[in-house]
Amino acid sequence: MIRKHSRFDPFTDLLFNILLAFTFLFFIIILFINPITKFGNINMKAEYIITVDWKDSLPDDIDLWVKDPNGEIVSYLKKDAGWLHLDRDDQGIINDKVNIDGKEVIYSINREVVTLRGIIPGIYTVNLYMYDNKSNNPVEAKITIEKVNPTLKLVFFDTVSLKNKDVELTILKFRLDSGGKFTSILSENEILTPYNLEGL
Ligand SMILES: [Ca+2]
Ligand SMILES: [Ca+2]
Repeated sequence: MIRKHSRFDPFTDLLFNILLAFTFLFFIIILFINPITKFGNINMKAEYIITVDWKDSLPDDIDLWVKDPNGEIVSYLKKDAGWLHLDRDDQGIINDKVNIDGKEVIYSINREVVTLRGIIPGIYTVNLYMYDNKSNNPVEAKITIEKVNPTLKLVFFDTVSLKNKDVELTILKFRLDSGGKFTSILSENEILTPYNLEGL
């Protein structure tokens, strides 16, 4: 009696080998992906809040720019960069209207906030840029940096005067170690914006 399919089928054999190859590749990929999901030496428990405030009701538009140790820059142009997040672009009085339960309310606050949602050890740069100076007067800006965990703690405070439109100042550089410890570093001015500042 002749048995059907008693010999090996080259097509089935090929499929089996392809399946084996894919299984092997899958395990290799899992091996490479795994260390990334552990976030290396990033401490997810530590967080910082960087805030700039200027006088409420002023029409002037100040922008907060922050660069992380990997060169990622957060600003109104990119509100999420690495572990940095900007809440909103406060443009002075232009965007101070908020809608609460269908009612328009003027929320006359001038503030931009960047949060560090995880710690990448290294040096961070904090800049302020005067995007618009509708008041035509120098604007005092207050910068605070607070450490959130384990309890809220102020680690930096300064007041600077932004004298005219398109001025960009490095307020500070600071270092975070792998445990999230903050050290302020005095530094030279560093431009973070992509604007062409020639002739200013
Ligand atoms: Ca702004
Ligand atoms: Ca505002």
